[in-house]
Order: sequence, then structure tokens, then C-alpha cells
Amino acid sequence: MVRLVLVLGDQLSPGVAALKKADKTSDVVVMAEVMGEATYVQHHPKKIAFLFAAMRKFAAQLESDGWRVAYSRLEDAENGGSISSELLRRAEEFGTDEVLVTEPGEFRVISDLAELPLTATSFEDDRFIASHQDFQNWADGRKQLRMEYFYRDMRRKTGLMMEGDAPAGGQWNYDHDNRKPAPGSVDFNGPMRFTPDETVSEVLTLVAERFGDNFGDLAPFWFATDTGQARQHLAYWIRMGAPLFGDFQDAMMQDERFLYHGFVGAYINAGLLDPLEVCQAVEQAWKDGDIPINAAEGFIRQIIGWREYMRGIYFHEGPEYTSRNILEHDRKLPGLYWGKKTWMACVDHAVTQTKEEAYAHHIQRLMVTGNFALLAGIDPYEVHEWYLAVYADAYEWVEAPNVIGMSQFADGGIIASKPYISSGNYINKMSDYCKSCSYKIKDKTGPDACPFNLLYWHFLDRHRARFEGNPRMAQMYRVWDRMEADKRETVLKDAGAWLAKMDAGETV
Ligand code: FAD
Ligand code: DLZ
Ligand code: SF4
Repeated sequence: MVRLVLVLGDQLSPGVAALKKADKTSDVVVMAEVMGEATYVQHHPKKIAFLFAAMRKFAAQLESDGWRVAYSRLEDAENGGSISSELLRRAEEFGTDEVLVTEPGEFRVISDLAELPLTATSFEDDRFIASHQDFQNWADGRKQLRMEYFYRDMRRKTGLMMEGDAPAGGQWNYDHDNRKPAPGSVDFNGPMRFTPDETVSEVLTLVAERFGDNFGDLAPFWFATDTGQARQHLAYWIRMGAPLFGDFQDAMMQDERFLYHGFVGAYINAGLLDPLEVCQAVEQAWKDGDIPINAAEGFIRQIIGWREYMRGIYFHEGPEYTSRNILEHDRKLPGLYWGKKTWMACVDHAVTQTKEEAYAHHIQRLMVTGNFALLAGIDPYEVHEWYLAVYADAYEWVEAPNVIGMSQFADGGIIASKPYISSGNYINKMSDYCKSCSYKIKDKTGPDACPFNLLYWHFLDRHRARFEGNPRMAQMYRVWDRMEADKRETVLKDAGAWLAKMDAGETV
């Protein structure tokens, strides 16, 4: 009997589990552009265009490899609008009720599929280094989960940068070499740009018509949309960008949106690049002497460490994870996240770049937009929905642990041992934003004071009961307590007044 083989928009890998189990002589691959997936958050138009174009090209590649593909375009009159309705329609069309599925990356989709009146066989997505069982085995019996120890296991499992049982170079982690502030200039001009071909151009027209009002600029569109292009970009970045990736991993610059970052997240998460392939290419460049150890180790750690760890936590914690809010933050997400004018140069740069590129690098996400939301006490669910919408690499399995856990501490410390908060000093040290800001980084109080300076103490003060006993935060409470009482009062008053202005919709 014919079986349907579901391939979702982020499963664009020829070796994805359900395809491996299928038979191209009899089974039918089902792929569908659907409003349900395109609107469950208001995705950035670039993200939708990237996925639709990549889906169309992947379907064409499968057909040329001999697969029968039932592909639904968004504009098809019969399109039922959801993955489930398209599967049911195809089941009827091909006279079958059997479906092979690769486990989706979001609980929302997993539960939709579970409710289908079809016989679905789900296979674990094995494009990851750690299976669910591997993560469970590692996590079982540990009082505290910490990425570093998980990462070492992933190094051992993959053999990446290992010399026998020991880490290459004698150290597991070169993070202390990866904290240089913004350099004077950058000699890498960012990701490889691709001119839209016919498929991409068609999709761009569709997305402009249907999703043109979403937050985010569709043009210029230059993303890679197939594996060949993504590999070209990877090779280019390894040669030109990777050597300094480590040094400036935590830096931020107003005129250098990509710095030395890899811009591979969207490609790996959609399935155009395999994470192990990417890491092996970087390891090879290090073996060949083309990139230093701190760059290679730092990059590989992000992928086999952080990326795998985040997925492990998402599935370990379950569907309720996104609604955690241990700090009881309930402020509405302010308009400045959607491009409303702000005088804060750092936030303005991060949001403008997000709007234009559907991309911001890690430190912008963590220490600018994330830090601000945490200090200001914004509802973490609203923060989560924003991140899920605006970045081309965002899927809940990786976005939620980063936002709810790492950035907003809403999970109470499962991912981060302390909140990632900073005053303006950190941003000033790591970026060139402050020099063009309307606020004054050196002012701690008063109308020109950097809001991060005000809100930092406001956060510590309002969460004193929870954090003063944390050994990693005790020093900051000592600094706060040593301040004159009237200065502390002024800081809190100024912070409260500033937040009230923001809540009232004033430009802040
Ligand atoms: P590079 O800096 O070149 O890093 C290489 C790769 O390492 C990334 O492509 C990614 O695959 C992996 N990586 C690095 N850090 C992480 C991390 N913390 N978690 C998982 N993978 C990581 N990443 C996503 O893929 N999707 C998201 O929706 C997402 N949301 C985030 C939200 C917040 C608040 C924060 C702080 C981080 C988020 N990240 C997310 C992680 C990271 O910021 C992005 O993976 C990275 O910026 C992508 O750009 P790049 O490919 O240039 O990364
Ligand atoms: C993100 C996304 C979008 C915008 N559109 C589609 C789509 O039309 N069809 C599809 O199969 N997948 C899409 N996706 C990706 C899915 O949302 C993703 O597979 C799930 O969120 C699980 O990770
Ligand atoms: Fe951001 Fe404060 Fe620096 Fe302005 S002064 S860019 S608000 S950290």
C-alpha cells in the first residue's frame, strides 16, 4: 500500500528519518506550504520566503531523485491551510491512511499530528548528535544540569577535536580567549549573498502579497535556499570569517551586523546543512592550520554543545516550558521591539538589524534585547513569541530554551545558573553603540542616565529575596548596599519613572 511521507519545512534533508524509512518506488512524499504554519506567530517575511523557497527546491530535488512528491503551494485552491488538513486530503487522494513522520521540532505540531485519524509512525529526528535517550541518560540522577559537562560527552561521542580521550590542545574550552571587545575594523563582509533565481523570485512575490504587513523587510533577499548554496556559503565563511570567529564572538558593532559569525543557524535548522558536516569542516580547517584553536573549539561548542543541549532541555522539560515565569514578570512587550523609535542606540541597532535581516547575533539577542526585556520585567511569553517570529533560524525547540531559560531566567535556573543581566557597562565594553547614544553611559541617575544602568539595580532590588543568596550575585548586592541610601532611592525612582514613560507609549 502507498504510504505518505511527511516532510516539514525544517526537515529539508535527503537523509531525514522518515525518508530513510520510505520506499521511493511506492511511497508519496507530502510537503505543504500552509497558512497554519506561516501564521502561528507573525513570522518575519524573510523567514517565510526562505522556507518556502527552500521547500520548493527540495521538492524538485526529491523528484529528480525519483521520488513522487505531492507538493501543496500556499496559493493552491484546494490547500486546506494546515499540515493536518493537507495530510488528510492526500490520504484520500492516494487511498491510504499510513503516514511516516519525522518527529517535529515543536510540541504544537507533535500534538496536532497525534490527533489525526491516520496511522502515523513517527521516527526520532536523528539529525542531532544526542538522541532523546542520550540526553535522558546524561540528565538522569544529576542534581544540576550544566552544558559544559554535556558538551564534553558530545566531544567524546563525535571525536571532534579529540586526541584519544583528551581534548585537543589540553583544554575543553577556550572561552576566555573569546571575549575581545569590538575591533576597530572588520575584514569580513558577512555571509555569501545569492541573487534570487526563478523559484526564489516567485516566492518573493507570493510572500510580499500575503505577508507584506508582517514586521520585517523582505528585500533585499540573498539567503541560500538549497544545500549547494549553503555549502558554498559555509566554505566561504570558513576561509574568510572563521579565523576570527573566536576572538570577536561576544563583540557588537553598529556597522558590522554579522561580524565574524557563521550565519549557519537558519541553514542547519531547516536541514540544508548537517550540523556534524559543518563541525567537521571547521575541524578540518583547524587541522590544516587555517583557523586557530579558540575559533574552532568555540564554534564547535556552539553546535554540539549549546545547540544539542537546548534541544535536550526542550524535550526534557515538556510542552509547559514556554509558559514558565518564575520571576512573575508581566509587563507588555513595548513597541520598541516592533521598531517604534527608541533613544537607546543598542536596542535601536539590534531591532533595526533584526527587521532588515531576520538576524542578530548571539550577544545582541542575549545582552541587548534579552537583557533589556529581563531588566524591564517583560512577560517572558511575549518575549518568546517575539523571538520565535523575528529570526530566520527560530523554531521552538531551540528558541524557547534560549529565551525562556537562558535569556529570561523564567525557568528558575535550569539553563542559566544566574540571570544574564548587565548594566550599560558590559554593552559599552563589548560594543561601539554607546558613543552614538542619546543616553550617557556614565550617568547612573538623572534624565540622561543609560536605562540599563537604572534598570539593572531596579531588577536586583525587586528580586533581592531570590538572588541575594546566589554566590555569583552576592558581590553586586554588596555594591548596591554600599551606595548611599538617597542615591539608591533616586536610582529606583528614576528607573520607575522611565518604565512608566515606556508603558505610557512615550519614546524612551
Ligand atoms: P554563530 O555565532 O556563527 O554560531 C554557530 C552556530 O552555533 C549557530 O548557527 C547555532 O546553530 C549554534 N548556536 C550558537 N549558540 C547557540 C545557542 N545558544 N543555542 C543553540 N544553538 C546555538 N538559535 C537558533 O538557532 N534559533 C533561535 O531561535 C535562537 N534564538 C535565540 C534567542 C536568544 C534570546 C538567544 C540568546 C539565542 C538564540 N539562539 C537561537 C542562539 C544563537 O543566538 C543563534 O544560534 C545564532 O545567533 C545564529 O547565528 P549564527 O549562525 O551566525 O551563529
Ligand atoms: C516555520 C514554517 C513556516 C513559516 N511555514 C511552513 C509551512 O508552510 N510548511 C511546513 O511544513 N513548515 C513550515 N514551517 C516550519 C514548521 O513550522 C516546523 O516544521 C514546525 O514548527 C516544527 O519545527
Ligand atoms: Fe545602550 Fe546605554 Fe549604551 Fe545607550 S548608553 S547604547 S542605552 S548601553
